[in-house]
Amino acid sequence: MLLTLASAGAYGQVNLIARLHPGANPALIAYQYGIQYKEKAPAAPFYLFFVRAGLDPEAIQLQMATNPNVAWVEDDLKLESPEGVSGGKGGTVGAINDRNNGYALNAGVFNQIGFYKPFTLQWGRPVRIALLDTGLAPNLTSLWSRAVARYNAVEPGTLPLDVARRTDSNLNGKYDEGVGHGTFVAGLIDQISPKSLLVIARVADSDGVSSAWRLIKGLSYSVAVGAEVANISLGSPGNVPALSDVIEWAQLNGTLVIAAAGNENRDMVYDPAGISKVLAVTGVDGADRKAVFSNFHGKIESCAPATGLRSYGIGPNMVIWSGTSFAAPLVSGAVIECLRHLPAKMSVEVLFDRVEASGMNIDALNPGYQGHLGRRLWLPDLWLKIKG
Ligand SMILES: [Ca+2]
Ligand SMILES: [Ca+2]
Repeated sequence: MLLTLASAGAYGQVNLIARLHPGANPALIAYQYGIQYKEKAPAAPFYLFFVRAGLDPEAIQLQMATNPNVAWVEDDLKLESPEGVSGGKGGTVGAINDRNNGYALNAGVFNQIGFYKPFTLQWGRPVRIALLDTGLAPNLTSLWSRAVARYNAVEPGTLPLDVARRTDSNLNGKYDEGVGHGTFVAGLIDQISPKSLLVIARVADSDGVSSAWRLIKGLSYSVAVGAEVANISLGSPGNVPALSDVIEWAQLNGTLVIAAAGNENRDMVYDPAGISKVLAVTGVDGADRKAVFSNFHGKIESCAPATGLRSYGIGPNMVIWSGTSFAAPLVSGAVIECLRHLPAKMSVEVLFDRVEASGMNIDALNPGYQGHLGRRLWLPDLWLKIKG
């Protein structure tokens, strides 16, 4: 897969992201450096600035970093959903989009992770999980009825609909290759945690293309509306420095971020999954061996099935799709389902450690990858660890 790490080069602009200290005036700061203040993330101290052509963004960045009102300033970088680029969708399954069809078709996967449906039927708190992805298909009315908060960082002011837009924003000759990604992720959450409330944040377009700024806006919104878990099945193979402080801020404000490690079968982790405070998830097959496409690395905390998963499509029928992106929502869904059964919210720092400590050690089945896959999701143990 090919990813551009130039400063948001795909948009023909140079964007800078900054965290400003309380009381700072972004318009005044922009004026001082001859740049333009564009917008602020929802209810968060992060700001986007636009450096017009002809100015040297690196020089401006260095000057801004010395401003006492600026905590940090970094480039806006591009991120993508890995399946859109390197994968490609599998076939449609001859079953309509329905949770019970999901249980039947994913029986092997759910057995593998120790999921049992009666757990999801018990009483619980109204927990919120944020899905930062391509949005949700308009026809999934039962999921929309649980979508208590909706945000669109791609087409601001409109519903976060996961529909084809006839675009090729990453100029790879394929149109809308990311469409359905967010819907598929939402469908997995619907199966594993059918009563949790959804925060649908569209941060990637229908080609699966996102950016650090879109992600920051989506995550800030998710924190503001009280999401306890945020699932990010997107990434960049390079470092995205703007995200690390944002993730820390999200954690301090009550949101655990869980992200996919990437699909390149390499000893590396995509950002944001590579950021230490993000719970990084990679993929295994039905026999608990590393999925052929999934990345591996010592920074990975958890793994879950990533091959041949069934979930909802943007049409009437379920689809089958493989990818590390889809292992992450199994972990996210399992975590939010366990949190639903707790009487109150818990510290994200404590939660992170408990999730990381849970699950099965599958190193013996994975020679050559010891300590590089994290522990494999096992719901009964996750519940024991989370309830403490
Ligand atoms: Ca494309
Ligand atoms: Ca981590």
